Amino acid sequence: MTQKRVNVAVTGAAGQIGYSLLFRLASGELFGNDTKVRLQLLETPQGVRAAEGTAMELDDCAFNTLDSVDCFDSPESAFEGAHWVLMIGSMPRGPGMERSDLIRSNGPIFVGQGKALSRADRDVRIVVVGNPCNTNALIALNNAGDIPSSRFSAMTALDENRARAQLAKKASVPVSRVSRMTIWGNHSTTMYPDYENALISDQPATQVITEQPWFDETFIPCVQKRGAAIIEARGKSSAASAASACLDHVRNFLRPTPAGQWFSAAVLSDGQHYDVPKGLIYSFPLRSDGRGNYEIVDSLRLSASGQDKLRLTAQELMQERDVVKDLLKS
Ligand code: NAX
Repeated sequence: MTQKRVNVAVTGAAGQIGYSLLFRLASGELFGNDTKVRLQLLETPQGVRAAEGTAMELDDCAFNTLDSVDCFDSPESAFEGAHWVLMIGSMPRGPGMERSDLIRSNGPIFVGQGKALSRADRDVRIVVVGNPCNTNALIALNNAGDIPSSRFSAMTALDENRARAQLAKKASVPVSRVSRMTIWGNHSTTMYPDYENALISDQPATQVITEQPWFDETFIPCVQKRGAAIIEARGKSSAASAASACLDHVRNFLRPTPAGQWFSAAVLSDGQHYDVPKGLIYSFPLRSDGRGNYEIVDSLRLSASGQDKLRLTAQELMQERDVVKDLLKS
């Protein structure tokens, strides 16, 4: 019997990730067949009409689990009573734009949306996908009043999935046999996909794949640059895989993490783990208790080269934070 209800706000709903995500959110796949989903779609004023078209298609799917779908062009209305806010909308990088230009042009979106989170449910969880997602999450968090910082995360689940898929292919095993895959740091080309602590069929990945240079010369650059490779091949950025990872990300927080496992997501560093500076949204290995709390897995060992990579990606995040420092206080 359908009884529970979850309100999910999705920004950038008319974009490509939105189009791949919304039907799966509505279908019961994530929240279960006993939960009705209310979708609250946010778009720019120019994008609302397209979101309304998607809303019509959602109705036409006749999902038993879809409670309702509404479209808005103001975050205050879209976030009203939301239990989950999935921040996907942002402007794409234009021709000739540097990463710092992108950060500056998208930053203000997350100031306004951060403030509008005051309209959400008091137990709201916020997931930032729109790039640069770590720094956008930091901006939203800083502008969100008294919402606890532990409610905010940025998505590195796609990078984790990409890394698991590459290890599985190389080892010729199903992807389900690859576990303990950590993405450290920024969702950018400085991220560190940590093969040192990964397992393949419960064995260290480095014992299953014995060709050591492959990890540094092929695996790491492949994962770091996978987004660009997809744009090059498809002519558009990753969308269905990003939407799928967004579901994985939310699911990882919703359910208790199985014993001995962890997942990757970017959360606020308190300065107490792996020498990552306080105040960055940094991707760590996490465990969830399935009741809204998570902890950083603290016991991983890294080689000197791995530790250098953790520092490098932290430095990039500090530089990004510098670029938006005027947006970090409400
Ligand atoms: P699209 O350009 O297809 O869609 C973005 C949508 O956001 C557009 O419909 C636009 O009108 C809307 N939008 C822009 N500003 C808005 C605002 N202020 N309020 C509400 N909506 C707004 O991009 P798409 O391919 O869907 O990608 C969305 C974002 O995800 C991009 O920033 C992209 O870089 C990022 N990604 C993040 C990934 C991750 O792993 N964290 C991977 C995939 C993706 O690259």
